[in-house]
Amino acid sequence: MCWCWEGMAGAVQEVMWAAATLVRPAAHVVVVGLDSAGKTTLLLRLRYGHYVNAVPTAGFNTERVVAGGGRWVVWDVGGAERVRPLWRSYTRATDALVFVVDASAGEERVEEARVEMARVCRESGASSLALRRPRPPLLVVANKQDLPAARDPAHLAKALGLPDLPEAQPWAVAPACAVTGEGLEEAMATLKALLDKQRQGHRQ
Ligand SMILES: Nc1nc2c(ncn2[C@@H]2O[C@H](COP(=O)(O)OP(=O)(O)O)[C@@H](O)[C@H]2O)c(=O)[nH]1
Ligand SMILES: [Mg+2]
Repeated sequence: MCWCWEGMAGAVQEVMWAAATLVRPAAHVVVVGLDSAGKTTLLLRLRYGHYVNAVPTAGFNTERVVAGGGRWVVWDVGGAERVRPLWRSYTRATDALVFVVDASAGEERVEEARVEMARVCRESGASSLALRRPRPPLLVVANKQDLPAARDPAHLAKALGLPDLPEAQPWAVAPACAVTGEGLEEAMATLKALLDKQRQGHRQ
């Protein structure tokens, strides 16, 4: 019974993907963030509609996903310190960035996330300038909202220095729980709104 339902949830995504192909192109989105933030759990939740116990990501995972009213090709890249320099090759020409943060983590880890997030924005900003592409909008997912120590999105935004990012960097922060899937549809809709706004601005 359980297996059937899981198979169906995956098949529903396939059908939604095929139907959506007719109306809009897919956006390329890269999910980064420190190890254990919940990136792979989030990706598999979006893809299969249920919790999958993720193993630590050695290289990357990629899935085609329909969420938040958009079609996405999502790349989930390992976040361990030694592989973070690889993020650059994934984020170079992406349409959008998702930075997942464990909102319940201690101050030191949040500070580490702040530094890495600023770096990823700086590098993707520089590449987009060189490639004459728009700067990829950034969605910060304040994950693990089910845990008592979780910071709310406004507090996390401040701790991560989001208001200090360059004016040219579009960003938003959204609360979520990747285990239950709560907030993920809304988070992806927020990212889609950032992308749509940017695309409209470019057309004017
Ligand atoms: N409580 C809670 N645990 C989560 C949540 N999202 C992920 N996790 C757990 O955090 C751990 C790391 O998740 P994983 O997706 O592998 O993180 P990644 O290294 O960023 O890909 C796993 O044990 C997940 O079950 C969440 O929203 N709430
Ligand atoms: Mg992972």
